[in-house]
Amino acid sequence: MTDRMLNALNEQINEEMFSSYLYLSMSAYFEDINLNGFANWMRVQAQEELAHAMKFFDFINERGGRVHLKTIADPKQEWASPIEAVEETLEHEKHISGCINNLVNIAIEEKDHATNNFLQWFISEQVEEEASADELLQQVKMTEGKGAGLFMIDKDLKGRTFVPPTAE
Ligand code: OFO
Repeated sequence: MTDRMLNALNEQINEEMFSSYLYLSMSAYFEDINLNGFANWMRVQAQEELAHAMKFFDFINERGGRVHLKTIADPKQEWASPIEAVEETLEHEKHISGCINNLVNIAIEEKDHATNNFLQWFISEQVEEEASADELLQQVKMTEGKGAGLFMIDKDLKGRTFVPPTAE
């Protein structure tokens, strides 16, 4: 693997770790405002992001590269409303999709077919990640972020469980 590819993959570990931190922080926010289903959804999201980071970690090792872990930035702690937090989730996933697309561009430029092949899983995953965040956003917007509708969504979100990527 070229140094350029290796550095970019190491950066992505940090992006995924930060994503996990961000969603865990959102989980704490939702716990605080007693929306336990939303808190559960975000907690599962955080676990998924950690699993994404580990996929990059394992791939770098498998290819004989050296993993370099970097400082994880402070995540935001407060949101003005459930709608705002879910909006930020969707925006963040769009940002991650951009990162993955950029990694694919680098893999193509470096003629690194193995990395390009590895990244295709993330291309599909990002389509799902954006779709599920968007679906949740539309649902929350329908309730205007309050009332019985919001509590019904919250009840529904309690059922989300973490499925490790390898078992999918
Ligand atoms: Fe949310 O997909 Fe990784 O970051």
